[in-house]
Amino acid sequence: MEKLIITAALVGAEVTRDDTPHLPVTAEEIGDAALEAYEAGAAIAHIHVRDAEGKPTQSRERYEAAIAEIRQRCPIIIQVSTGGAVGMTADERLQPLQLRPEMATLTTGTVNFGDDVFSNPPALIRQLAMAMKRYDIRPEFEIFDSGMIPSALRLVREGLVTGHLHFDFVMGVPGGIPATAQHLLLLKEQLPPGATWTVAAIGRHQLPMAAHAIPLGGHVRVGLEDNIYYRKGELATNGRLVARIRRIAEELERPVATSEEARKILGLTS
Ligand code: KMH
Ligand code: ZN
Repeated sequence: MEKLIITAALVGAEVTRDDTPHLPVTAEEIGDAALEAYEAGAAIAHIHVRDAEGKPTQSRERYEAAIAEIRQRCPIIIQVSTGGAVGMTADERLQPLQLRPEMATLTTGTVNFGDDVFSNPPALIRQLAMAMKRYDIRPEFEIFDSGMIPSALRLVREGLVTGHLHFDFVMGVPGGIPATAQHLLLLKEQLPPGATWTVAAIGRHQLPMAAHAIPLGGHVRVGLEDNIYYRKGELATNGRLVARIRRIAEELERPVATSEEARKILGLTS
């Protein structure tokens, strides 16, 4: 079984500083959080950025600043969000791709998102995929429900996505696929040979779904974007969430991949 890639979803678009004081918000804080996650065992930093008031933005300048802070500190793989926050326009969502990060997220369908709708119509999905292809950015397909896998594979058939295929199963979003072992198997079995997958489960589901994924050969995403608690009633930090997954993986004889090793697994190195 290949080494375990841990992704740290450091900030997201929904959690606020009122929810947890540990949320990194400024570029410098995102840089510090990435280093903390890297030192704890994360190979990939999935990032969003915030404006001066702490609100979610897809501003190219804000991403540029956060990426610079991360790169000064460590060689972690940087994966930008093209999902942003619900309600953002295509032009807003496309912005961080201009910076040519190694990876970016690509959600291949629309999903209810609590009381909101995370809208991803086919034309927008193709537009994002084409931009990633143009800038040589590896997409990570964000799979919020099972129908998003065939939609992702359609992009492959159309030639809009080429090379290694990597999927992130986002489980337990209210409106999306439930976070259960049965649903995880259903998703995993739909993938083509050679594809890699990771699990990002929301809130209290984060730890048990990660524990299911590790012996099944999947990878794991944790972090404050998806879950702010270390355990019931105890707030987490990104670093502690990553460190716990590393310990569990090592107990299961599944060593953790460095960023360099993850680049090879994901086909990011030429
Ligand atoms: N904030 C969610 C609406 C992504 O990063 O691409 C979308 C999201 C997925 O977080
Ligand atoms: Zn995200």
